[in-house]
Amino acid sequence: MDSSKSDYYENFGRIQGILMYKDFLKYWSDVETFQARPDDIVIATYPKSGTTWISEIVDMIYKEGDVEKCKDAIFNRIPFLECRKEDMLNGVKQLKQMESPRIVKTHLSPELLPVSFWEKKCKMIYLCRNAKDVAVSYYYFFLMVPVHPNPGTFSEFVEKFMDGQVPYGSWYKHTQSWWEKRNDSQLLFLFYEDMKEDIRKEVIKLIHFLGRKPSETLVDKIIQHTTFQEMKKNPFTNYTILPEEFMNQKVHSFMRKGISGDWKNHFTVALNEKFDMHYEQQMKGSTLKLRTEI
Ligand code: A3P
Ligand code: EST
Repeated sequence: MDSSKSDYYENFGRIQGILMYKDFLKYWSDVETFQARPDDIVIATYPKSGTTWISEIVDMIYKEGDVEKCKDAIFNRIPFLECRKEDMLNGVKQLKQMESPRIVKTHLSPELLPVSFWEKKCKMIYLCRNAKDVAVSYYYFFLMVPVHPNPGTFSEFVEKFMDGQVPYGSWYKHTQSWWEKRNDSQLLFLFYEDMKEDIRKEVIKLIHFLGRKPSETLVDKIIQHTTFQEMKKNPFTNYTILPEEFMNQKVHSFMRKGISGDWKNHFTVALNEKFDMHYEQQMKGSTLKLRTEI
């Protein structure tokens, strides 16, 4: 496969300078003008940060731990706001037709998020994952989701990632923009690594944030239902419902490893040094500190 520059950008365009899927951009005014409702909950992440995991947890909280009520594809229960593939996938349309309270998935930065969510003071959850593990997960996502170009070798892909030349742009800018909002009472800022370390603590935090009571039975049910192994075998969370032309899980499964620190199996010493130097420059002055292993 050819990974030359012109091919690489074939299915991408830009919004405010940020790389984005062309399919999404065709209907961008629908996203910009989206009308939030005050009881919407926004789950915002940079891609590959554990969106599906936290989405299932939040839905379980809303469904009061009733697994039966979670038996529909995750992208139907928690529509992906800006996702659009002609008439086949349409996050805005799904959300408009949905009863309240709605749970909204997005990968948008605060600047690109429809203003209506800010105006209506909707609750928002931002889940952050360390950049190295995100880069690894994103690399495999490029390989399995055919809309993406050939990412080349892992180190070639990491160059693109560091340069923000991937959908949703720079991880560094995305996380820092959301981090600046962390003291807004409407926002809960969480870390994937904390969830891996102590899921009970983070689930309880989420339940409180959503204004509910964390009974032990509810917390136990949620934890049991949302382990990596459970979500990997659950057809409603593992994306096997998406057709192969959208996501080819013969390459590898969407639920790939679900660990912290897999970057160590992918970064060479030289690449790691380069990445760390660039990371320091990009995150200079930021109080946002991420753990790269637990
Ligand atoms: P890996 O590729 O490192 O395995 P997103 O949902 O934002 O696309 O993120 C996908 C990443 O979250 C994948 O990471 C996936 O395995 C991981 N993931 C999904 N469900 C998980 C769970 N229940 N526990 C831990 N990690 C999970
Ligand atoms: C992008 C980010 C994400 O978190 C999940 C998905 C799943 C569906 C994907 C999409 C994506 C990227 C764009 C598509 C879409 C299916 C068709 C579309 O072209 C690949």
